[in-house]
Amino acid sequence: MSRILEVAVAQLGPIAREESRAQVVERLLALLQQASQKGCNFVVFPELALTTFFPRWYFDNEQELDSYYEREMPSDVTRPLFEAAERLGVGFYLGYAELAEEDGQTRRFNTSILVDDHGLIVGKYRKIHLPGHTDHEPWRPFQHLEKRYFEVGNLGFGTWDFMGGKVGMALCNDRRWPETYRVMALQGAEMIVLGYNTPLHYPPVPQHDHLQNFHNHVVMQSAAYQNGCWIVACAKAGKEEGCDLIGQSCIIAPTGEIVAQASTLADELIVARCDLERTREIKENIFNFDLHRAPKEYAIISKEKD
Ligand code: ING
Repeated sequence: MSRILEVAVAQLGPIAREESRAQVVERLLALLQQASQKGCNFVVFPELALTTFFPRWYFDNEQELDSYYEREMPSDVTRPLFEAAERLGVGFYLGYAELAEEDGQTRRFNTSILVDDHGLIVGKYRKIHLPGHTDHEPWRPFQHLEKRYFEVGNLGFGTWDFMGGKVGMALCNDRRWPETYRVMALQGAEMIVLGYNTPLHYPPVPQHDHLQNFHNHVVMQSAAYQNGCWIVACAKAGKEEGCDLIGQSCIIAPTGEIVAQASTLADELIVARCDLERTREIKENIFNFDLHRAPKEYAIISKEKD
């Protein structure tokens, strides 16, 4: 018996600062259409997929900063994506900057959503591991101000019944932390999807620049195997406003094998036939959590520092 998700990763090349959302949505629609023509029913887009990666700049003008966030989802400019999903019968994951008014407060999150093949939002995640720094650090060739521009996500790591499987979401830096995947796998996740914007140059430790693609894959391949999950990862790639972002979007099987990988730094679609039943080879054997985990020994992992 198999439960197949025909998955596509819709990697994006650079999004220019002055590129309009309508222009970006055109690119997303083209990739969604291409995925549908290839027989795919689920498309994964990058983190912050509607604009350039704006945390690379320090803004002291709140109005300009706010222009990078979505106040509603869908909005008039993004609704064509949801309509295409319904028309084509294709679900998707989309990352974007969310500006929400909650309890009379303006909240800002690095957010992703799961939209089903009827164009309905079935799940929302707000990024928990925010990398970078809070204050302007002019010594850097570019900023990484996610800690300034977003709050830590307040929705936890969730999983959703989605198109016949149990799907979890993450965003970019989350993928480097093993806890991210284990929390979702303990909730039954069979597939974890995520988008990323990862600069090639990491100013605090430049001697690791040549390892960025290795680090990108090693964390996700290990996690796929250690949790018996499919991991689907989509880059925003290429030289974006002078900053080189890695590509190598990929689809990773529960065995840890990369079964599809992007080979450009542009808009590129990669696809794979993901049998969710294959997660059982791992979950029921080597990483059978009920049989083999020793949670009593792990308490320190979730202990808050004093
Ligand atoms: N980007 C990067 C990421 O975690 C980063 C930040 C880059 C951290 C390189 C460490 C090394 O992939 C986002 N958006 O989280």
